[in-house]
Amino acid sequence: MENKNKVKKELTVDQQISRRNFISFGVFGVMAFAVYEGWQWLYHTPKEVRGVTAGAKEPLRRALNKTELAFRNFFSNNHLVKTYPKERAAKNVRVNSNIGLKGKFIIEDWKLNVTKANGETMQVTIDQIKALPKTEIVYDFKCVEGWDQIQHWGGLKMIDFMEHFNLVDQTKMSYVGMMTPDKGYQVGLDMPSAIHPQTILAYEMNGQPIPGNHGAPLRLIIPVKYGIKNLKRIGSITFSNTRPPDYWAREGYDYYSGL
Ligand SMILES: Nc1nc2c(c(=O)[nH]1)N[C@H]1C(S)=C(S)[C@@H](COP(=O)(O)O)O[C@H]1N2
Ligand SMILES: [Mo]
Repeated sequence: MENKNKVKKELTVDQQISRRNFISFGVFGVMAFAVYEGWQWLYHTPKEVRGVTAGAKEPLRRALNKTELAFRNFFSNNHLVKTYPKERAAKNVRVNSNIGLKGKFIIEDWKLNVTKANGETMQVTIDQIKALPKTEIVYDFKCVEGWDQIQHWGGLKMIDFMEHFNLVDQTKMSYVGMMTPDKGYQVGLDMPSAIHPQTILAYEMNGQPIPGNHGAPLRLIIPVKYGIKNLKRIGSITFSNTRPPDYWAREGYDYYSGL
């Protein structure tokens, strides 16, 4: 140590400057090399082919999966979305889009088609759903297009639905898929969000049956997700370990679309 300091002191001012330049240049070189190598690594890794990450390079996809992990931890903490008193709910509820709702639809003939992972199917009527305990929620509904509104919805909790219809073993699956009866709009949901205590199969809006343009007779209300996941007019529910089709994820939106 002593020796080294001595040597340094003996360098002239000019020598010290050129030495510093030399060091900076070396650091720059190492950094440039690291950037080039990093780019090569990114460039040569395979593409992920499925869902929202289509086209994303493998390391970037891994970053997405980290947010997914954070998301899961967040749910294990039993986090609840903020709720409001009923008086705060909008009277004129915004209508956004109607993909999958355009064709002819006879509400009286509607039944919910439920398919387990093993292929077993079951049909559930709206009266069976309405006969079970109702849960109401008033919260800030958020659309990715930039608007939000405090809304009041009522229906059957998804987890209560699963318990009542002997679907508890299906909660071990990774995903829930939902589609409109015409299959024109689909959402894929990670199981923790699907069975979150505030996720409901809604049949009421502001205490009245849901109007057609808001998804009668049954729609999904999933407060932990953006509007795009809140499928209107549910026709079918499926369970799987692979990602179910999702309309907006296919268009490049985040598959999780969590808040
Ligand atoms: N079937 C169906 N469900 C849908 C949509 C849709 O186009 N079709 N749009 C989604 C989007 S982007 C939002 S923001 C909400 C809007 O619900 P609202 O029309 O009741 O406001 O529904 C979601 N569910
Ligand atoms: Mo939306």
